[in-house]
Formats: sequence, C-alpha cells, structure tokens
Amino acid sequence: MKITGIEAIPYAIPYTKPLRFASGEVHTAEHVLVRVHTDEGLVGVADAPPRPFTYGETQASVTGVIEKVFAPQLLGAEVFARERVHALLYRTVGNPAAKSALDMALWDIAGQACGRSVTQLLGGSTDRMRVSHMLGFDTPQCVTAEAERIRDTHGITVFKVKVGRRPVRLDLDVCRALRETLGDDAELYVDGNRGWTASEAAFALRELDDLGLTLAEELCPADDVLGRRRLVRDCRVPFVADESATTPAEVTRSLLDGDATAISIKTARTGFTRSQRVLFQCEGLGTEVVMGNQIDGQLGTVCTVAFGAAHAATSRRAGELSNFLDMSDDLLTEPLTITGGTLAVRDRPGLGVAIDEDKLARYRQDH
Ligand code: MUC
Ligand code: MG
Repeated sequence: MKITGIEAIPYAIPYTKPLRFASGEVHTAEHVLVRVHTDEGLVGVADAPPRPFTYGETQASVTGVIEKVFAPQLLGAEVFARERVHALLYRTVGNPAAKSALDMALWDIAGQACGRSVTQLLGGSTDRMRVSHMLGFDTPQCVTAEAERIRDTHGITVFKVKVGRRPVRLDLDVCRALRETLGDDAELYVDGNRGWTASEAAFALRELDDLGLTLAEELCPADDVLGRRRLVRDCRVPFVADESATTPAEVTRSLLDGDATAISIKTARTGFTRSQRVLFQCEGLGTEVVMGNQIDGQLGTVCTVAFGAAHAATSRRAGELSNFLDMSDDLLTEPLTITGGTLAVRDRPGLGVAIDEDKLARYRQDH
C-alpha cells in the first residue's frame, strides 16, 4: 500500500481555561491536523501540536516542513516500510511534532489495514489507563477548586502540579493547599519546566518532603549540569526528564549522566515508533516511564492512551490524558470521556477516530 497524498491542515481552537507553566502558556490550540492518503483508499490521521517554547516548532513551520520537505519525500513510499520512511524523515533534523504526526498517521493506516487497533499492534497490554490531570499556575484557592472539580466530575485523583515560579513560596503554598484539600488518597507530583535553579528546586523539595509527592519533573534546566546532577542524586522520588530528553539518544545520555531517573514519553514528539524505542531503552536500563501530555487535544490524547495501554510499563502509572478538558471544542465526531478516573482505548481498527468535517471547516486556518 503506497502513500498518495499528505495534508497538513492548520486549525485553531480556543481554550476555555489557558494553561500557564514556567516555560510558557497556551490560550489557543493552534495545531496541525495531518492526514495521509493511500492508494487503497485508507486515510490515517494524527495531530501535531507545535510547542515553540519546547521544540522551536510553530504552526507555520509544521505545515511548511510537511508540505515542502516530507510530503515530496514520502509520496509513493510503502506504508509498511516504516524503517525506510523513518530514514527519509530523519534526513531532516528537528521538527519532532511534524515527524511524529506522520508516523502515527501511518500506524493508524496499518491498524485499519489489519483490522486491529493500534494498541493491539503495539503490544495490547490493557484497554485503559488511569488519568493524571495537569494543574497550571494560579492561586491556591483557584488550583484547589479546579482539582476538586476535576475529581468530582471525572473521578481523577492523580494531579501533576506546575511549579517553577518565583518566589518559590507561590508554588509551595499551592502544593500544600492541594494536599490539605484532597487528602492523602490523592497522588500529587510536580513539574517545574526548568523554572527554578537547582538550589531553589532543592529547597522546594525539602519544604515539600512531608507531602508525599511521587515524582519531580524538570525542576531546573539539565544544562545546569552539575547542579542538576546533585539535585537528582538527592531527590527521594524518581526525577523525570521531559523536555531535556526528547530523543532516544538524549534519553540514554540523560540517564547515564545522572540528569534524570525517570522518563516522560510523549507520542506528540516521538510518535509510536520512536516512543517504543525510548520505552524499550528505559526498560533495558531499569528506568520508570510516565506517559506525558504535550497539551494535546482529543486526537493527541487518543494517541497517548493507545500507546500507553499497549505496554505494561507505560500503563502502570497514571497517564497525562486530560488537558483536552480545558478546550472549548475539538475535532473528533465522538468525544473522549473520562469515567472513574480512567480513559479507555478505542477498540476499533487503527486509532478508531473520525474527524468532524464541519468542525474542521470551522476551525481551519488555511482559507
Ligand atoms: C509538560 O509536561 O511539561 C508544557 C510544556 C511542554 O512542553 O509540555 C507541557 C506539559
Ligand atoms: Mg513536563
């Protein structure tokens, strides 16, 4: 089966509640819908969320590189010749979201062709994941109210709290208020998006020691090499590398150098193919993983849960699968629902999604 066409459609959907964190803020989902067409009539879809503050990509760069570089290279390529497709894609450096969307759209096609879900093709470990919800910067009152609403509405009891502000006390107060409000049954962990220095982060971890946090993510830049190593060595919970380890090689270096002791896997930046490489490396090195969220919409979240549920190691912890709840609308004909704090995989061929063409027409930016 051969690739006959590739569409890269920019669209914009506003958030009802913007997400603010140490490296940026997101008010509108300005993503790119990627569709790959084949000579057998099957069409694969995936979403590319540009994150300039993390990877340097923009909506225009994603559409540009797909239309000008990747589409001409991939037209006529065999859908199942994944290694050959990747060799073509990785002639170009960077552009992780654009490459990943193409990779995942091809897996969607492969699943449809075999009559199997992508989760089954990747490993079929389970059919759902527990959900972790991400809480952005705000006052203790607003963050705790948001957490209670999310818990009461969706049954979610795992929360990732964005930290990394100055003065550090702003975030310490939020974490403490959350523990007091949610009680001991809630799981809490923190993500600093490189906002603090290593010594500020060390101070924060000492202050929060009694709260029973389960993970600490990117509290300071990995480029602060010695400070970061010292922080990671002294951290009593797994220290997660997210944006500092975005390729299989960076993951290996990061773990061997003592920059991190756990890895965030994001399908938005490593697709399914490279996410498996990252996962298998981590398993070989005896390192825990967490399924992260690139502030994904529903299509991106379908991809994260499809991958996460496919393997035991990626479905052990709750996955970050709920940022789409803060969007005012989405593109799927059948919206995702989180019930009892879990999100189920779609047991249908491929990714099992259909795009609502009316909504796409309303939100697309290229006409
Ligand atoms: C996260 O885990 O950091 C914010 C920035 C980014 O690259 O991803 C999000 C969530
Ligand atoms: Mg992170």
